[in-house]
Amino acid sequence: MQGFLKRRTFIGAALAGAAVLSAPAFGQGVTLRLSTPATPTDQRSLALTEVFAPAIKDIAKFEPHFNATLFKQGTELEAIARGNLDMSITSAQELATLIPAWSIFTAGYLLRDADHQKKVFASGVMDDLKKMAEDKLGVKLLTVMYLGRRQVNLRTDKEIKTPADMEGVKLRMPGTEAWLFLGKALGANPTPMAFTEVYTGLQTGAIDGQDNPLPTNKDSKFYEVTKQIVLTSHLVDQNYLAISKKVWDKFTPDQQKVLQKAADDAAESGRQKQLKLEAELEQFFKEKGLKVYAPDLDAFRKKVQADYLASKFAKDWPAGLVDKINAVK
Ligand code: KDO
Repeated sequence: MQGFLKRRTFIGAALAGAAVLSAPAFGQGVTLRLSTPATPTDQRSLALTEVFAPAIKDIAKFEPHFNATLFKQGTELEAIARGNLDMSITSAQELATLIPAWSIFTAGYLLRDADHQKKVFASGVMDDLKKMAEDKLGVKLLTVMYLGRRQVNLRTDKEIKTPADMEGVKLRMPGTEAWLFLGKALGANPTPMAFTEVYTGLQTGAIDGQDNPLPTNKDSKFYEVTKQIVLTSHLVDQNYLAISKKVWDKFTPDQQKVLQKAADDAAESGRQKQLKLEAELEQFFKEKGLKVYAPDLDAFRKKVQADYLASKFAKDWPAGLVDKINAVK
């Protein structure tokens, strides 16, 4: 009896072991679906299809959906939280709609440049915010993707020197509270609109302008329907490559290393290309007949920073975090 039992136990254990050994690891056959309003030719998208996807091909299939064809702009985080989507390219502005403390990274003239942005993300000063995204939304932020310095791009030709000159300008902003506040801080009359509708909005005159980095203005052909670019550089814009924490946790530690490296490498590749484009494109727009010039940057910086510090958003910012961000060198 004893022997039989022992034998049964042994066989059971052996079978279980075999099942574990022959069961495919989580990664095999897994598809990671990403939704983003970005175009497929945007540098973040190219970095994902050309760098990220091939690097993870042995553990997962990457399936990107561009131009917001799978989920509308701004609904991706909820889709991930509900288990309907695996990945997105999210932003502090989207995170702030669900976790108010995140609004600190929506503030104009806070991050200094692409390098500062990358170092802040890696420095540990954002760890609490990243953890909140994991705990509250089930979203892990893999890496920071540089979108570029946002500039004011108008279909009107009145010269803009200071925020006072922006009075009455219907400036399209993405549709979250934090974005609209930024538009107001710039002195404009902010109008919410999805990214995919901006070209038509400019063409029909539903809006007077929009703000995006120079490479986006070229990629989405906004220069065809606008007359000037005011180099306000009001936001060193950052996006985060986000993945469902539940999905992430199913990968083995080795597979997670592969995913993490692929994400960082893709972000770095996109960042370098975006920086190069930013340096080159002023000339391109001038050749297309647009006026491109710097306004009174001090006037913009002073007003925008003062507006943020006095805003309701600032009350939700973790104590001392602005100083810690400034101190990252
Ligand atoms: C935009 O809607 O203007 C914006 O640039 C905001 C970014 O945070 C990001 O969502 C981006 O659009 C999309 O990825 C499309 O490029």
